[in-house]
Amino acid sequence: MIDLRSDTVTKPSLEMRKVMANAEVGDDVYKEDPTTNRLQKYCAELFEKEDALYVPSGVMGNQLCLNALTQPGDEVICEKNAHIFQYESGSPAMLSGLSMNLIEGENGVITPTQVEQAIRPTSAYYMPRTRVIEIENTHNVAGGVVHPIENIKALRTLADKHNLKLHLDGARLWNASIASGISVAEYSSYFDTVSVCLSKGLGAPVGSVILGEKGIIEEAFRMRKAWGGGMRQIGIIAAAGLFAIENNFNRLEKDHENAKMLANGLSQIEGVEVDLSLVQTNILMFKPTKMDVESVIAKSKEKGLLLGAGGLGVVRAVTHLDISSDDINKAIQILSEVFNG
Ligand code: TLP
Repeated sequence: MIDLRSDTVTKPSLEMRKVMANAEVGDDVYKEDPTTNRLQKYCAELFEKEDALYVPSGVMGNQLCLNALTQPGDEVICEKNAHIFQYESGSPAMLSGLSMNLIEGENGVITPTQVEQAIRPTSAYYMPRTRVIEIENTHNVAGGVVHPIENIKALRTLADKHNLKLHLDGARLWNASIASGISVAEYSSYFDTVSVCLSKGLGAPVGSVILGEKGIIEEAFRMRKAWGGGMRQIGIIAAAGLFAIENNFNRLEKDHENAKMLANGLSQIEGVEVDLSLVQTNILMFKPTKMDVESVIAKSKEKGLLLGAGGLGVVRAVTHLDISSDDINKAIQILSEVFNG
């Protein structure tokens, strides 16, 4: 099976497993796990933020940050297909009492003009209080597109003007950084809080890291425990995270090449619409024009290729660590049979 459903399906390599087996451990609830402490310190330095916290998942990372930045009743401005709104089980409302003010973005990008129109006047005590602006980089539903740095800078200026906080869902910030050449530290410098995943393109089996000022991370540490995320001898998995950053960050370039190769192959197939300009990292969205998405997914599966649904009328393919260029050639072959046969 060639599995292009997500970059979350990667399996830990033998070398990663060895590092995990040999990891030094302690009780992290006492902050005594040396490997976790090392991962957190390493990330704080890499992202040039005051502090970092290892958390079980991307969802928990985002939600801890939102929680630490807000009070119940506050409002978060984000793009309408943001992961925090569409795919996190309604947790902003459930866990933090937040409502969302959604903006229709273009390829995942919301402009300062749109955001400024959505900010509630501070005098309007009867309205929700705008507190956070959130963006996603790369943007999943938009097809892994990189958020333009000039727009990020402009959003930071706007946030400062209105005394708002800025959160980055950087589940795939690693991919954005490799594609744009902009360091993860530079991206992070514009945000109050950042959440990054180790379990996607980097290939760790589990884990995310959140970053921000000491006070915010201290607050998130407390809430992580309250939400049942206090973990014990987690050096075993934190070691995989460290290994993933050190060994699998720079190779993401290969996944981006593979996604482009797949997109080029698909663009030659009749009955497929693909916008090559949007294939900037490891996610590829394509639209079948003569078949429905479910049939494309089912027929591909019969032939040994796993794909996902990327939203309304769109198929999603994600390249990753366990996919070679040979696999991509085979995937193109399978898809041409699916569409022509
Ligand atoms: N995304 C998953 C699915 O939930 C859609 C995937 O296969 O892409 N932020 C972004 C931008 C994400 O894409 C994801 C996972 C998360 C946060 C949440 O990470 P996890 O699943 O580790 O909680």
